[in-house]
Amino acid sequence: MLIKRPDPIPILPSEITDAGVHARRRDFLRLSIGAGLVAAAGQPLLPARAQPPSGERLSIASRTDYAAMEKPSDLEDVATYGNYIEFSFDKETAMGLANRRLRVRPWTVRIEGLVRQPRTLAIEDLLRLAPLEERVYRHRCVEGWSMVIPWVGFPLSVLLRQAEPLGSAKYVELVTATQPDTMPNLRSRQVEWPYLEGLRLDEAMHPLTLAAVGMYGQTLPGANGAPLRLVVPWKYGYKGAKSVQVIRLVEREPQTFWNKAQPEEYGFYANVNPDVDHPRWSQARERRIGEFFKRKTLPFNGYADQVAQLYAGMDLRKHY
Ligand SMILES: Nc1nc2c(c(=O)[nH]1)N[C@H]1C(S)=C(S)[C@@H](COP(=O)(O)O)O[C@H]1N2
Ligand SMILES: [Mo]
Repeated sequence: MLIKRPDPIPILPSEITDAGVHARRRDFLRLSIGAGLVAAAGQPLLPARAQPPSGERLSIASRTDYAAMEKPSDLEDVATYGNYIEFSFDKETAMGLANRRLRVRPWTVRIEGLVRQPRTLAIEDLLRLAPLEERVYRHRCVEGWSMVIPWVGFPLSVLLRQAEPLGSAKYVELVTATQPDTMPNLRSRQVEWPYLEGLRLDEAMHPLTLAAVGMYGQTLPGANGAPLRLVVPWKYGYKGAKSVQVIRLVEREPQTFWNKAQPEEYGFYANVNPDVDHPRWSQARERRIGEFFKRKTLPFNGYADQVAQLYAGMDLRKHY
């Protein structure tokens, strides 16, 4: 997704040890499968191509499919292929590091700014705020790949209402975690940290906009933005800020990480739009991870019926 040449990322001795352990575990699992071994629960052992970290099982109150019954992507792919550039500019490296290193306890989320009642919520309380829903959404990165992901969470509006937004609040700014000791790229001065994102208040309050705390029935892996991340299924993936710590209600359109870095490439709105190409990537088609042939990209990622009216009268070529 970048830009200027990234700094080389030092490899720490602990990574080497970790990688060795993983490789041995992988070999062991391959052998087990070869021998037709079956785990105690009667489930065949899955090939451990990478290590999707196992989270805590979440109790889910309802399930809704928003991806036309498409099969969800493999958990392994979702937890090991993606962007988390605080860790690395390379996707697999970033996701591996985030899964192993991101510290997710203790964790608080602060809702502040133009609100009647600023709130600081511990993640444990946040998990109990509302019944957890599973929602299967399409997920489209501006780089041209896509996935289908069963997220677990609740509408972001539930969280925002906790703080009672004032009438003057027009936008929401999301500030994500900075952990200099776990995130090697925070030393890079080529981009400005923290990773920031933002939404217009009506987008943030839209029922499809999710505060996600899990996926595949479990708490989020570090790589996918534990312990709380934003999911806005009609927008490109970069709007989905990972590991959110502060939600700030503001009057003006907030600055966002990618927009600051390369405004001509990454707009504030970032609605999935096959008719408006990114300077480096056509947006007409996409490749579902795990599939070979490309498919057509749908306007608003297939959610036009639910969200197109949010942009009535706007020139979406200009507000890309
Ligand atoms: N904090 C943070 N959030 C982030 C990013 C990031 O680098 N840092 N990358 C974004 C981009 S470009 C994408 S495509 C999605 C990827 O989410 P996933 O790895 O869960 O698929 O996370 C978004 N959120
Ligand atoms: Mo992305």
